Amino acid sequence: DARRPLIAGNWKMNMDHLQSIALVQKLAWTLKDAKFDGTSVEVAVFPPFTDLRSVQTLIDAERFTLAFGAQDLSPHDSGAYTGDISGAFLKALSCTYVIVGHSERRQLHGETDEVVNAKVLAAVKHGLVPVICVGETEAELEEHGTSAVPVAQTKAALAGVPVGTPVVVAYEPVWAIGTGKVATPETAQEVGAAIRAAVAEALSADDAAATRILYGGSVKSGNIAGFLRQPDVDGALVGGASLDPTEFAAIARFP
Ligand code: G2H
Repeated sequence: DARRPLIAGNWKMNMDHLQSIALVQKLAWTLKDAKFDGTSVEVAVFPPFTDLRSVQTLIDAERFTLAFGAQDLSPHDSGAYTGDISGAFLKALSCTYVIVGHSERRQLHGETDEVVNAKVLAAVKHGLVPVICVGETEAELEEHGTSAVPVAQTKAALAGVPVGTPVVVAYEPVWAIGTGKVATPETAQEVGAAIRAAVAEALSADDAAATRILYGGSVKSGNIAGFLRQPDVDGALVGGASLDPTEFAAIARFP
């Protein structure tokens, strides 16, 4: 099932919580105890760059059915880009996914739609599945309405991406990130359907049918069910609540 739900944990740069290795260990054992095997739902974690290697080693050694990826990548392949990490490095560490264009990157690092598009193309070139984040600020919501900004960002991000390329799009209304304000499942569905139509336009109808569209922004075990019931919401990108392995496993509905 191309649209098997994806529950993705974006750990961001949270140093005040468990170390990544302990976090992934506890998550993996919690899921294993609940007989999680990855068939009904896929679970992925996004540690900081510096912990990707240890997370990879642990997942391999224990044969955990967990996917993982990075929170960002360079648009460049190689060269004099001090501090940057290319998709080739991430692929060498067996990352499946990479988050691109998170609103914190757009806002705090000035990432434009052009930069996001370059990063998406770099991810695809290196065989990574980009988790493309789109979403409007409160001011944009008031000015343009519900779907306009996420749709425009989706089309811009997918420019030049070949038909048949697997991508994930995460709708994260900026006003709902880490604020405790949550979009309603109905809003997530409305925007999810609009994003799917944008994927059909940018890639193809088959790609749109196969693309997983996530909701993100203050997702918790107590509100996930309403989102997953929507036909155009295929999972969640979870920030704060992914730092508690028991809570995160519960969002994936294990147990
Ligand atoms: C949005 C989300 C995960 P949170 O940034 O990307 O974070 O669940 O803490 O709102």
